[in-house]
This record gives sequence, C-alpha cells and structure tokens, in this order.
Amino acid sequence: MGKYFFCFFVLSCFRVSVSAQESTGSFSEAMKLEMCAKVKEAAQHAWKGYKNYAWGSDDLRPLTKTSRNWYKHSLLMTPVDAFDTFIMLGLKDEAREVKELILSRLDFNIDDEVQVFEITIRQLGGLITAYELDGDKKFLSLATDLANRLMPAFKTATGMPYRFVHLQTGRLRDSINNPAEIGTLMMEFGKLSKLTGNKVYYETAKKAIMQVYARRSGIGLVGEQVDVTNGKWVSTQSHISGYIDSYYEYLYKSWILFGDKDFADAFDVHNKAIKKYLVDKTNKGWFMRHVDMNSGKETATLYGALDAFYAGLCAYAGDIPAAKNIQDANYYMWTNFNMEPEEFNYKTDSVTSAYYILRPENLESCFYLYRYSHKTDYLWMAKRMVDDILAHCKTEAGFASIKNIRTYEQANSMESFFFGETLKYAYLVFAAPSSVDLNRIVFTTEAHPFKIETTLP
Ligand code: DMJ
Repeated sequence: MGKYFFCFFVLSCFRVSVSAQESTGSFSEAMKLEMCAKVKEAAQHAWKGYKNYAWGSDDLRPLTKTSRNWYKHSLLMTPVDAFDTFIMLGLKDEAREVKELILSRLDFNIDDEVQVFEITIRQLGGLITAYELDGDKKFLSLATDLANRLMPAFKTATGMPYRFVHLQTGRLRDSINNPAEIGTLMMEFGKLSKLTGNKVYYETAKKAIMQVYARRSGIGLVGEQVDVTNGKWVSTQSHISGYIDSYYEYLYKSWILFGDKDFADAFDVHNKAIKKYLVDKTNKGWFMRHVDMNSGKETATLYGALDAFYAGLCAYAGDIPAAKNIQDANYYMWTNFNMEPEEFNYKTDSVTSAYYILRPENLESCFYLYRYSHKTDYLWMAKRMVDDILAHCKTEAGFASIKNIRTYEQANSMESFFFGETLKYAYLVFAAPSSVDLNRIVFTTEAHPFKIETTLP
C-alpha cells in the first residue's frame, strides 16, 4: 500500500469485559477498545462470507450463502465500498485482497444501464478514495473511465441528469429524477476534476445541483421529484428523507470540500427553512415532518432510518443544540421498536415500514455528535446500536438485513454500505480522534473520505 494520509492508531486486541451496569456516564478507554475490536471482528466475518460465497459478485446473500449482481455483470459493489473501511480499521490483508480483486477484474465497459446516483456514490466515490489513500493510478483510471461513461446523463435541457445511463451507448432512461440523485454527484465529480485537472466534471455537477437550488420554493424548500427535461416539479412533497436527504448533505459538504461559497449560501437558505417548517419538537426529541414545499403545510408525520443523518449534519455544521435534539428522536426510533424501522409515524407511534437494511445514518450521527460534543451519551447510544446489530443481524455467512424489526426475522441481503458506512462509523465513533482528522478530510454520503481541497478545481 502507498502512503495513507490517516494517522491510524494501533489497537491492541486484548479483550476487556464491559460491565453492563451503566448505560450513561463514563465510558472507559478499555470499553472503547473492546467496541473497536468487536467491529473489526464483524468486518472480518462479513468479508469472509463475501469471499466464500460471493467472490467477484456485487453482494453476498447471507442467508442462502449465494451472491447477487445489480446488473448483467458484477461491478464489485461490495469490494469497492469496503476498501477504505478495511484500511481505516487496520485490516491490511483484507485491503490487499480487495485491491487485487478490483484491479484485476473491474471493468465498466458493460452492455447495461446503471443508476447514476448509486454508481457514483458507491463506485466513483470508492475508487477516488482508493486512489487518494493508496496512490495507485489504476484506481484513478477506473474512476475517470466510469465518470466519462456517466457524463451523457447530464445532457438535458436543464443540465440535471437522467436517473439511468447505458455505460456503452450513453442511452438515457427516466427523466423524473429527485434532488438527492441530482445533487449527490457534486463531491465525486468535483473531486475528479481536482485529480485530473479537467474542470468539466466539477462544472457539470455544479450546474445540476444549482439547478435544483434555483427551483426552491418561496419558503426555501425543494420538492421530491422533478422532470429534468423541463425543470418542473412532479412532486411538491418536502422532507429530509429518501429522494431529498443527501442533496442537503452535499450542499454543506461541497462547501467544506471545495470552499465554494455558492454551496454554503444555498445550504444556509435550506437549513433555515428546514428548521422553520420541518422540525417538529416533541417530548421524545425533534422529528422532521413532511410538508408541501410551497405552503409549508404538514402532509405527514413520518420519520425513518434515512432521516437520522440530519443530526450528524447539524453537529458537523456547528449546531450542537439542534443535533442533540434530533439525535434524541433518532435514539427513540432505535429503542422503541426493538431496532430501528425503515419508517414510522411519530405521532401515532406506529411502524409503517418494518425493515432494517443495515443502514448507517443513526450511527453516523452518533459519530459526529461525539466528535463535536465529547458527550459519552453518544458512545452509549452507538454501543446499543452496534450490540443490536451484532446480536440480531449476524449469520453464519455474514450479516443480514432484518425483514421485520418486531420479530427480528432476517432478510437475505447485505448491502455494500454495511461495509462502506455502517462498520466504518461503528468503528470510528469509538476510535481515537487521531484516527481520522475531520479538518483534513470530509466523508461523502457513502462515507468515503476525501481530502479537503485548498483551491477550486
Ligand atoms: C447510502 O447509500 C447513502 O448514505 C445514501 O445517501 C443514503 N442511503 C444509503 C445508506 O442508508
């Protein structure tokens, strides 16, 4: 491996037993070490399952011990998402195996269409970080080849991309896109401009995300779906959940990554509107309601696993009081139903989607809150979440999603973000702060760390 810009601390693997008496209060260094060791072990177990039953495929199916590909050919989703996590966890053998697999097999010249957003955050982001961490130029060539194949998606009257593009022909499909899938390309395409010296990626992605911003309502919110051919909103539902979530995240993080003030200004406008119209202050914490983007009128009181990222984003952006209150709601969501449901109605306390697909957002928010508040409450919260995942999702071959959090019935899937994000944040929340320097890197939405730039592309 080449030069790493992280300063990793070496964890001794000795086991110390964690006493079960407390659930708040002090959290000893020995307990942090024990949690780190548990997460490392989980990562090794999951990788062993992938190696044994899904080698070369996109994902492991952990119950049937088989594999799954997203498209006609594997794009190595799991290995690409996992590479930097193995490096950050100090799992050198696993990182070496992944590198060999990626460089010997990954090829984007496939006769199939892909989802621009998913491939960007998992593959393009993973390869860019692999290059920044490892220094092998082959990672950068793969990333550039992929980005060039995705670029036709942006050829629309508005500059906002289609959702799907064919990797060989550039054929486009699905013009009804959403803010998250349009905006969550900025960090990856922008970073590629810095690395290659070709500004076109930055400019194209910036045009797309700013086109969403330009379509905000009079009260500063965006809708859920937009037609990229004419720029008209197809759904005016507004919230911070799926379809919108990481659009807001990328406005703030692109400001940190590139220092381009347009992003900071846009985030500021949205953040104020979110706090004014979406936040619902309850005695369980601050949830985020759904409203109409034009009137701000409440349309639903649904909240879910994806919404949980906003606490972390608030902490990252310096608003600890808001972050704390939102995280209280997140923790309520995790503990009130056995485990976190995909979605529930916080007014009636009823679950509307009972699955848990190993999502990271709740743990991610614990990571940022602990980093910026130093309050051990967030270590205890993270411990509860990690322990639940280890107790209920572990299978002989890896880790499984949960089909129904009320019964803990498992489902046959292990998403690549379990490696890319969930295990990474689960580890980093307990690891020494020096293990990752948030003044030097910024995490993408898929938790791939990018070096912060000092000049614009
Ligand atoms: C990840 O792929 C990304 O974090 C995305 O922005 C939202 N959903 C998943 C994880 O839940």
